[in-house]
Amino acid sequence: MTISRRNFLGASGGMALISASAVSGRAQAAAIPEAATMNDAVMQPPLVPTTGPDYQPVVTLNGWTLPWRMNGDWKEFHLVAEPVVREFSPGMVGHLWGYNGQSPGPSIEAVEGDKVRIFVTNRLPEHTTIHWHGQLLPCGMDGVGGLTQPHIKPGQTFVYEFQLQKSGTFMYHPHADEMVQMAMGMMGFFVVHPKDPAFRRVDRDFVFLMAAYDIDPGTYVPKVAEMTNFNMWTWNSRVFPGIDHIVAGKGDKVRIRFGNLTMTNHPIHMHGYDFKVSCTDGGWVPEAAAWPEVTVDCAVGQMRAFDFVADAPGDWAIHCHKSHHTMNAMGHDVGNFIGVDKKEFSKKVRQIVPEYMPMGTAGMADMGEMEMPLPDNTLPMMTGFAQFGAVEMGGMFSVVKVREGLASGDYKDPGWFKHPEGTVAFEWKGEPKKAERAPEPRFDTKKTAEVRVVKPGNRPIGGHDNH
Ligand SMILES: [Cu+2]
Repeated sequence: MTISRRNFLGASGGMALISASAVSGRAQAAAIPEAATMNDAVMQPPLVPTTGPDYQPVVTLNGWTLPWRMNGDWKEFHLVAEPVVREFSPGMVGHLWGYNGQSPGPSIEAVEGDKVRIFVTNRLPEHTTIHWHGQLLPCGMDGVGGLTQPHIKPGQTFVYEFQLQKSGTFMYHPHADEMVQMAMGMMGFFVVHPKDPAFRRVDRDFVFLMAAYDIDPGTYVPKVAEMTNFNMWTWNSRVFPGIDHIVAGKGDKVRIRFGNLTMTNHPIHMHGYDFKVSCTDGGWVPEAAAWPEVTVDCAVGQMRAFDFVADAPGDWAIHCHKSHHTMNAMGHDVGNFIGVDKKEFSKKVRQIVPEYMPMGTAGMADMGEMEMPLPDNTLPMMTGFAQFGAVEMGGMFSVVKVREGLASGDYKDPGWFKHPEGTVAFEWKGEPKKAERAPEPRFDTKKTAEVRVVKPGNRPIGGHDNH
């Protein structure tokens, strides 16, 4: 049965379904808990605990938390590995693999000391397993297909049982045909809250996983053999402008946690603040040792969390600092035409390609505003508008919106920041001063380039080649 979480997370709160399905009799205890399914990429309200220790639940950007039920003293979850359709941003979907209707899968939240029983049903066309990245558990629950357990074949359901040894920031992903299954989007967050509700507590706690995809414009399925040349750099399988904003009230203690399941590192940079790196997938950084940063690198297979007090209102950019990771599918193969006379050049190219459109002769910023015809199912390489114009970003980019007077638990987009008067960069309109300038670079177009061809074995003297 497919349940839209949106329906049961109504005004009455998310716990209605969970208590309704609470186990009473033996027959029910033996049954598999319901597997909730999510139909869209809309951020769901955090799942506030109604039993057990209190904690501040996380908010999954463009995602949700998996409901559970109590069965005796076991907390039971049900994950379903299956093909899904994920919207990357309005205008583009990917045919991915994920869990319970989405990629990434729903976040799992529990408390230090909890006994968790996680049912995993495989609806993929091939076998899978789940590895609980960072958790301390019995070896046979570690989820490495072939090594610690038999693979979960299509149609089978396996059960993982372990007690959560420590609080912190973890994730789950397959350890079976990993190259394919992670390139297809199979991953999810796993947050273990401290038993002591006051320990390292924050007011708002956001999570996202980084995944990279290679999806050609006009197609839907990621190319799973790609190693380096990805064109979709995503947070929770979303790209700017489709990534949720991170909304906080002035004065809130905020935590942002992320993990990296791409094939390269991501230096995550936040504007307007310095922050403290508070948690890794290995555990909490002692408060006295939490180090300050404005950019924290997250290597492949790592998780990082940082904390800050949202004391500076504004619309602050947060993004990966690799500039190619703030771009979408179109345009990664564009040559550098800066300085080229585009009229002459286009005239010549149009003799071969009549619809050729020159781009980027002054830079590439014009592409942020360009409305060019795109193939089906792809996104412009940089896009997204804010109050002052095109943001010229894609991929791993979002906005931390800090506002005065937000109610706790209010994650709605508050709109663009109203800057206090006199605090926005402005155009100088006085007398222009005669500035010394470097002379214009001149290119001698008549001189042909010199190309040197060296036969193998006749390498120029002084090279470092050992052949
Ligand atoms: Cu990056």
